[in-house]
Amino acid sequence: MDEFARAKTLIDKAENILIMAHKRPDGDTLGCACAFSLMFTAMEKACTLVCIDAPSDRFGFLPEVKKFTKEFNPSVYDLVILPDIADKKMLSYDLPDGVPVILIDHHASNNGILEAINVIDEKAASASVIVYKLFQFMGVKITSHIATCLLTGIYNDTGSFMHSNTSNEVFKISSELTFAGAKMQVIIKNMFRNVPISTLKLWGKALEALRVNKDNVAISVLTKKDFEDCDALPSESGGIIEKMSSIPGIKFAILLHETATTVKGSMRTVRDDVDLVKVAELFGGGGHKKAAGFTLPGRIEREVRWKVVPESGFDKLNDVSPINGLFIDGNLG
Ligand SMILES: [Mn+2]
Repeated sequence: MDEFARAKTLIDKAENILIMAHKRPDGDTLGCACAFSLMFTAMEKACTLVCIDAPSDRFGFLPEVKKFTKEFNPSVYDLVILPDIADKKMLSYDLPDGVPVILIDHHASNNGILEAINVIDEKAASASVIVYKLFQFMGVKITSHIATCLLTGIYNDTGSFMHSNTSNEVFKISSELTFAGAKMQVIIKNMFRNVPISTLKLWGKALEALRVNKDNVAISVLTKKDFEDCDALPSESGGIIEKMSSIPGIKFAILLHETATTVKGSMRTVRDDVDLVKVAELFGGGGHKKAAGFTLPGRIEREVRWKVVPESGFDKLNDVSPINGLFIDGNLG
């Protein structure tokens, strides 16, 4: 609550605000950013929405989302708001010097940003839940547009109320948001019943390559070539990992996807006795116990089996990692 009061003081004082969504923006970071933009507009304050990656078309229904830009003058702002930013590496751009920052997040691995007001609640299902509480604390009127934005964040991060983070609080707040006029069916139609053929083809590639290894870990890979063959964007791999983690009896699922210069690992589990944050941290990543990930510079190489080939500096990894044996064994190839 102390952070809420400090955040409110800064927001009340600010006149020109930079709202920065995280790289590869999801419905949570975008929903929060758009909700803030609506609030600042109602307060007659200037604000700019920025993200290094353009929001996906499926979030085109979000009020304000068309205001996202990559062109802005970092020297004109008196406040920066960072919604759902788990790690400095997820920042779209460098933070402007000497400008106060409010970070709002819910990732357990987030230690905050030095000098920022860090509003971090790892028990919150989404950053948008925290933003809702902040708005209530501030006495902000939850308009139907704001409600749609915040409910989008909840739909995104609870996997439409299916993940284990779907708490009583999530249902309570979601109900309050629908009472405030959140357009639930618009969210569902755009987020979940809206799959381009390129995405379906990419799912085909990932599901075709799917294996369960001897450690009971479900693994699949998407190479750069897979994305090219399907004419798919990196963001289109979202959702595959959820399907993979629904295989009965596995410890967890991991999807390795290759971008121009990195290998990203996404992991999910439905089990209470598996802590994926610990696995992700071995690769310099983080996240939640049941949903975590990492990014390594390097590429995926197919030998007899799939494995991560980091550029350098990770040689020790194979010796210490409990992930030895995680990669697909040759006899499965
Ligand atoms: Mn989130």
